[in-house]
Amino acid sequence: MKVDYTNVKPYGDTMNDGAVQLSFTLPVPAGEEAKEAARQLVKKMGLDEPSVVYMADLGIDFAYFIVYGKCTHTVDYSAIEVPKVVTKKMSREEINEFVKEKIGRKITVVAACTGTDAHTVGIDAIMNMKGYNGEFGLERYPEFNAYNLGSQVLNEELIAKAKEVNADAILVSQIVTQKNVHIKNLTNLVELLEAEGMRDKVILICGGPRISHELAVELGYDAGFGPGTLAPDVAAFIAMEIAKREGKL
Ligand code: B12
Repeated sequence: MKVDYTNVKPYGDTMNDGAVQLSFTLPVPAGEEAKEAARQLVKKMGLDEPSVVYMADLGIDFAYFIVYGKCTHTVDYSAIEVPKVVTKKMSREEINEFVKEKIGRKITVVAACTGTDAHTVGIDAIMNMKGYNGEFGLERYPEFNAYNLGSQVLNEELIAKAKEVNADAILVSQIVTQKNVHIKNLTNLVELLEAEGMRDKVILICGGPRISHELAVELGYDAGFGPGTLAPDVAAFIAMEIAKREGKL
């Protein structure tokens, strides 16, 4: 069946039935009145035919619900454009082969979680030998020299290390976004790199749960990676970008 991408709505059993499942808790005792409250609430959310299919008594006058309903709205999927990192999908082996063949030298990457941010799990997922979610990190890529400086690294320290090892790419992780601290920190790094005359000489990448490619580009980065990123996504981007910049594609 051909889907009308200009009018897309949720799918349950049949095309365009609009079926949606919600789950939430209400601060009321479980019972018939609670179920009716849940139904009314879902109706007010704009869903037709609300039906409470599950209720659990959470104790101390709280009740949990699973409610089905029918969404009446649609979106124009065909008009959606999301800025994103566009690169070829490659496996770890393919990336290393590509670097050997096309670039002809090892790629050096320096990474850190910067500023006051102490969340290392994200950058470790990309860099560490043991990797994340079934994918080894860049430390396990034979064609990459990977330096992970850890957490709470000053932008100045990161730049000094990048200079020392003549880095091709700098990877920055920012997890804490309270008071837009990530924006200030990421912007400061770009300014420092520009002042050092280094900005155009490195591939600058940031990542974190609230980083989008769009935001990264806006802040002066070459790419931004969000939740679910795996090492080969980043490695492929870096390798392709170097090949492009060096006219080797
Ligand atoms: C573990 C954790 C901690 C640990 C960190 C331990 C460590 N060594 O990392 C500890 C206990 C130390 C901690 C402390 C704090 N935390 Co904390 N923490 C978390 C928690 C539970 C998980 C984060 C995590 O490990 N995610 C798993 C990784 C794999 O996911 P990820 O970081 O998104 O990384 C992926 C992508 O984003 C991307 N990525 C990330 N970085 C990069 C970089 C590059 C270059 C690339 C390409 C990709 C990339 O790739 C990764 C893999 O796919 C989150 C809540 C949550 N459930 O997310 C809160 C959370 C991040 N913490 C939070 C807070 C507020 C704090 C504290 C301020 C709490 C406090 N009041 O003290 C302190 C701050 C400490 C500091 N100075 O930074 C808030 C941040 C809110 C905000 N928006 O700013 C969160 C969201 C919790 C919350 N809901 O309030 N925390």
